Amino acid sequence: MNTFWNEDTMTAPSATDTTGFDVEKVRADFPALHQEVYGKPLVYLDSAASTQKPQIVIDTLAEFYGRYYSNVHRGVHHLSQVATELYEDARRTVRSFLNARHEEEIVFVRGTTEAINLVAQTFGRAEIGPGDEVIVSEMEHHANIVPWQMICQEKGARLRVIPMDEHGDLQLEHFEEMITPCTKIIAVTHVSNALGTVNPVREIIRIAHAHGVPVLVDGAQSAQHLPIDVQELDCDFFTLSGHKIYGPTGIGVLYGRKELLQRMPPYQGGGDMILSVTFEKTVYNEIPYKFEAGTPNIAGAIGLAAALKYYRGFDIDAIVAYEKHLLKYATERLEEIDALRIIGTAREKASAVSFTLCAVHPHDIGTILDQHGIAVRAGHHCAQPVMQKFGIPATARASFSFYNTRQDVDRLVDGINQVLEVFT
Ligand code: C6P
Repeated sequence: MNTFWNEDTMTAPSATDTTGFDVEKVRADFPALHQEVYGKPLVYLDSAASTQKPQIVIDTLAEFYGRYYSNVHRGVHHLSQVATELYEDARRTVRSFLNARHEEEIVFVRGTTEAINLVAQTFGRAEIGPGDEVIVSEMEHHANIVPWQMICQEKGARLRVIPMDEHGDLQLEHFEEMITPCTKIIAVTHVSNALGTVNPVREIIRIAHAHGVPVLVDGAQSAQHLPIDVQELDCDFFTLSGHKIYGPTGIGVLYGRKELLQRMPPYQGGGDMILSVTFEKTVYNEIPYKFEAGTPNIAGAIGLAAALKYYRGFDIDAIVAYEKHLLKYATERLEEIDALRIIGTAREKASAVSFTLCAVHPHDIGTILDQHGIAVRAGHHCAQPVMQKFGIPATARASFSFYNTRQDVDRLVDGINQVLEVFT
């Protein structure tokens, strides 16, 4: 039936070891990388904002819309059954990717933002009361601050913050003392989007669980750079955004421990999340459908599964090693530039380097680099408390994927030197 589900037709693994990593083979799978911007070959260093898409994902979406499209869980007709099977197969692919114990633990959402809002609005609304506490860290993305702030304000609860040091490492010496009988949940990012810090989430979870407190891990920046095993991590919730892991926009995943998801009230009301409705009473559906009201992003889920299968087709350890090598090379080359200050020098980092340049606003850095065909992100990266901590309004951020090369780094360094020429 659908050729794109046949793993044999997927791109063959091309990564073997750090030095032998066949990045050109990877690049060949990503059509958007092979274009010019302002007459210069594109150097795409904004994968933390969103990754480019491999051809298999583009083809899968086209094939689904062109041949198998229909609504799910509704029709007895053939196409609806095919679409339902593909959608549920996508859930199985995500389960296996995250190594969750059960399929029902995988809830499709729009992305990490919606996943965290779902937990705050359901788990939070049910479990958090006046005087209770929620712990986040100082390096969170707004998506892992604001939903908690909202529920804390509503409930008269308190948001507490694990501090970080001047390198961008969490200061965990006093973390355990922060946990009290009032602590209802701890929500931390696995990898910081603004600094690149990799947090010791396994250790945070171990300590939290010793006090009976559940932990949500924001995996928006980790699932595409580190091997993820939710059972091994022992987290209670894990979130990811499809568009950051080579999949489509508008689709993401909330993993939740079965017992917790079962206990939580629904998020939105509507079709598909019910077993029966009368004007007097609604009986809610089982998990995960209880949390998937309305027609879901069917194509998005199927495209995400194609992306995960594509990514899983590689040796993940080889990707991790290659990306580490690239980050190290980028860090070393950027350190050669006297006027440049790297923001975020944590012990363990993944995928991103944030920096400022003496007397040049990050937006100017981004604009001039763009004129040289180099795409970076400039701004506060939706992490304003991080900027406040470092006493800066914004940074320029170069973020890497396994399709980037050392030549991309060299072009970045040349581009930054040209920025400096303009301003000196
Ligand atoms: N960070 C960046 O350029 P959404 O937008 O829902 O897919 O993901 C939100 C989000 C949550 N947590 C972290 C750690 C993130 O990095 C992001 C998205 C993008 O850094 C866009 S602001």
